Amino acid sequence: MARGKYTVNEVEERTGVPATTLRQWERRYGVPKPERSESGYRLYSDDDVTDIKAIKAHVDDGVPASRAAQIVGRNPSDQRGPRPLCDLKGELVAALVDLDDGHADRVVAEAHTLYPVEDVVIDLFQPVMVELGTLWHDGVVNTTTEHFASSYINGRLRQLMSLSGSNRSGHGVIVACAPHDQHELGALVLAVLLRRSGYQVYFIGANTPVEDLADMARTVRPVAVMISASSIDSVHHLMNKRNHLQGIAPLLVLGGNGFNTDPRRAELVGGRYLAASGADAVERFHDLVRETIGTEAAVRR
Ligand code: B12
Repeated sequence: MARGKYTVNEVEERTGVPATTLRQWERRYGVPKPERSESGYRLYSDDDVTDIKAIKAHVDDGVPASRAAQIVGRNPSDQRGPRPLCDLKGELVAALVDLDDGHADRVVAEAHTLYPVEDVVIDLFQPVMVELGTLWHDGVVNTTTEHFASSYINGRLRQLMSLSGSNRSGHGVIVACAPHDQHELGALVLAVLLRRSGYQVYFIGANTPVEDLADMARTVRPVAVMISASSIDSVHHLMNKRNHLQGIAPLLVLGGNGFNTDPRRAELVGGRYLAASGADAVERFHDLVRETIGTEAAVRR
């Protein structure tokens, strides 16, 4: 019988431990061990909540989280478990820097065997891209290596989009990047998470002119237009075109690094900011859609 009954937000409220930390503990130490709902969301049991409170009490007393998790007794360090995603991340970065896509495929296959899709996307693909992008920004790897890696991760994410299937009866959401913004992967991660939650996602991708986006929204009538801006420049491009964004859809949601660094910018553009991480943003988005549309129909949770 399923024991999981609390969502991550409810557990955050009950224990005072932020959702991001809960996911980190699970990933790194194997505690807590939430079940997954049909659509992949974490559901925590009463035992999980007790464990989390116990770990928190130790951490508040100055015990490192890794040690606290051991004390709670579920993750003896001398026991060999599946390789954590942070280990797989290092190996995937190395494979991509070596331009060895066969090796990369094997690492990704291992990750998919061991972990749910959401974890692979958020805790493997996302940090791998940040690391490779940073190596490029710092001049450590050249543009061909960065393009090879971006294109590899892009392909994997698009594959997950197709495998998740299109839900023609789900609420429509357009996901695009701000004008002149080539940082496509954050938007693509968001699109995968939304599609796996049952939305009808139209992924447009990099460098999207706002006027064209408004035209498209008039045709497909989505519940939301979601725009990713990875830099301040991208936020400014949106600000300059904000009159085209007014009333574009019942919800205009803005995110990405350009807003994460100062969420108040979203209001200046006329949209809503939800969260810095795609996973948290999608969780909040469900509530927003429900408040706006007043029904849960067609949003699988
Ligand atoms: C990879 C990368 C690149 C790659 C992009 C590859 C690609 N095809 O996407 C390349 C090498 C091409 C690149 C180019 C440039 N980059 Co760059 N890049 C990065 C890097 C390292 C990682 C971005 C990434 O892919 N993250 C992984 C994704 C999955 O995460 P994410 O984008 O944060 O998205 C998540 C959340 O933010 C959220 N989210 C994202 N969008 C949205 C939207 C909505 C609606 C919601 C709800 C949520 C949401 O959900 C996502 C999933 O969790 C960042 C630094 C960083 N640490 O973020 C710099 C960074 C974004 N780049 C930067 C810059 C300056 C550039 C260049 C201008 C550099 C140059 N001199 O040419 C060019 C710009 C090109 C252009 N016109 O856009 C700056 C921006 C600075 C600023 N604040 O203005 C950053 C922050 C680096 C830095 N610290 O200086 N870059």
